[in-house]
Amino acid sequence: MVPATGVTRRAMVADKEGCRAMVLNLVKPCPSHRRFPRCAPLAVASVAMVAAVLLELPAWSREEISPAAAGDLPDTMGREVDPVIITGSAVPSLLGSPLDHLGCFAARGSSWHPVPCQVDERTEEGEYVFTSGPEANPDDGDGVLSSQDEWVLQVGDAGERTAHPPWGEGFRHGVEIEVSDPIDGGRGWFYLAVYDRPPAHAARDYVGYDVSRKRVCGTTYELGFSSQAPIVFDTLVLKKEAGGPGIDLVDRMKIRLTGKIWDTIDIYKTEDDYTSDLMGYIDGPVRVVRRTRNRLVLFWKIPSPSAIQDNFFYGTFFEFPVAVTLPFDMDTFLSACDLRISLDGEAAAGQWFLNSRNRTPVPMDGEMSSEEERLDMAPADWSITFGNSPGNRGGWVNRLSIVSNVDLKPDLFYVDQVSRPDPPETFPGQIGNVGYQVRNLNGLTRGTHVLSSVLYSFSEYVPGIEKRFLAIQDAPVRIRVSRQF
Ligand SMILES: [Ca+2]
Ligand SMILES: [Ca+2]
Ligand SMILES: [Ca+2]
Ligand SMILES: [Ca+2]
Repeated sequence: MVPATGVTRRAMVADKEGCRAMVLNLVKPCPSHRRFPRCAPLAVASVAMVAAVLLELPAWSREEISPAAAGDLPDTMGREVDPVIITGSAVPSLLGSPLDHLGCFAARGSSWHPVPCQVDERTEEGEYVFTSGPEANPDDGDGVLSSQDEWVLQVGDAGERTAHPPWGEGFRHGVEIEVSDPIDGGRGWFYLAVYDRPPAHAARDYVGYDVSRKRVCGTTYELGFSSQAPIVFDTLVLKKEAGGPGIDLVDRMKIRLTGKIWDTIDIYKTEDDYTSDLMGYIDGPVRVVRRTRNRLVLFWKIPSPSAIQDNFFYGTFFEFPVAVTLPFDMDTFLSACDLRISLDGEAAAGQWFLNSRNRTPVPMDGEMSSEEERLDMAPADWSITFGNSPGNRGGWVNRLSIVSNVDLKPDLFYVDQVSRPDPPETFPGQIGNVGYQVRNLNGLTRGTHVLSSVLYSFSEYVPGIEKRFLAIQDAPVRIRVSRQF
């Protein structure tokens, strides 16, 4: 494999948490024509966005390019971490190919190199084929590229366009994929091909899942699921090399449901009342897909119907859905029902908060200031938490998406008061306990309602940084097949 020109390779050693060592390209040059420096981890997409990307795929295109036009145009793709998802049906000449004979490449200067990619098989019903885990279903896959399978790459790995791709030995068929940014017109190209033998693969792996330790390890973060309340996570580290303090800053994620049964009996359900069982997972170089079966013990010891969730973890961001499945309309038994989903901090660690309605950052220091008391709690489009001290400048952009047949509009939940316990929790008191509050759930109908929170990491907060992340969902990267070989 020919290393990418100008790319500094860097071995990431296992951290104190034992995060699996990976070899990553963390440091890359930041040419002045890039709108967003490649060295800064950028945000990416939710499932909704991915669906939008897929819809961007046009019918098969046979556009021919002249050698002059193809002459190694500069890579002007400003985006970095958006997933590029290509379904098998978009590349018909490669259908039926054994998965281990598929290769993904990019060109940069005189370099031609494999890039991280994975093919996640799906059944004809659209369910993922999980290759690992207690309820893995590898036999539901056929081992070849099918029209419903998903070929996944990361947009920042796209390279330049080249008139004559040096496919190499054993090449049979290939396609050129053009990705473009609808905002600034930037473009980049991938080359996908099938060979008569397994081709070279990129060594990089952006994200891994350690089942025994219940940990997901991305390029910029490490996330650990709670042993006591397995539906939530209680460890979230923004790594030092990604602008974070490199220590766990969270107490735990909290799910709190309050209400009354038949207007008389108070109920209070928490994340501890959920069961969550790992069913299967896929751990590729670009993403981890994790499937769980979740139940909320709603009344006495009777569990609600199970809600099966697929979580997606990429190198620098992840999506965390919480599903409430009701066996009946909520107002049959329940009244005055409120649901809160929040993330409580562990220690005053120099984190600040702002959102689309409250643009002036406030410190999450365990004390409610008058500014914090006056926060506008109305539904916001996005929120940010970030570090504001040397060696701790990174943070997260958070956005919520809701899948429900009811129009849910969550308010801001914000309590920064270490003197106010909020059990169950590991660290008594609330330090920047921030999230969403859905009041009066009584209109919820029978079925499953999903509140999905996406967290995108960044390495240094600057005002307006959210724009690049919002664009991932609001102006998704366009993907098309631009040539075939
Ligand atoms: Ca298949
Ligand atoms: Ca992996
Ligand atoms: Ca405060
Ligand atoms: Ca706490």
